[in-house]
Amino acid sequence: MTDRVVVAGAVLDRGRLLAARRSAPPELAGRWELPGGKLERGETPEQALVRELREELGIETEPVERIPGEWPLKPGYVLQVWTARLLSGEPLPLEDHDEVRWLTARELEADTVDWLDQDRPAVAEAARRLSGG
Ligand code: 9L3
Ligand code: MG
Repeated sequence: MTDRVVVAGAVLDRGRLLAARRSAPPELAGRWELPGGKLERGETPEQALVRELREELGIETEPVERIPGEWPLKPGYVLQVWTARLLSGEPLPLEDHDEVRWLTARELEADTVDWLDQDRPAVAEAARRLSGG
């Protein structure tokens, strides 16, 4: 059995990374993530990412490149992460989140928000890219 893919976006804009605070399910509520969700049948990861970011936050984005690696989630699911460019819109917590924030490289370094454990390696890599490393 191959694992189902959950795709998340490291959305970068003007030197900042987008973070979203989950409102559900209860065991994840209050933790911050790179927003995204499960692939639907027939979708590529890039298509799923664009759709999820539109549905959850009301923004239009363009996937740029995959952050190497794959991180296990609940049994049967793995997380893949793409960097993405913000094309238009102001992110709003429309679905599954209750707050969004744009974090600077400095804020990321200071560990300003409580990221989901599985997101931390990709957040660290996105932070390195933000600070030009
Ligand atoms: N998940 C973990 N990190 C992320 C995302 C977008 C999702 N950056 C986990 C949380 C859920 C599962 O993947 O257990 C499915 O995500 P969603 O469809 O509820 O967003
Ligand atoms: Mg989601």
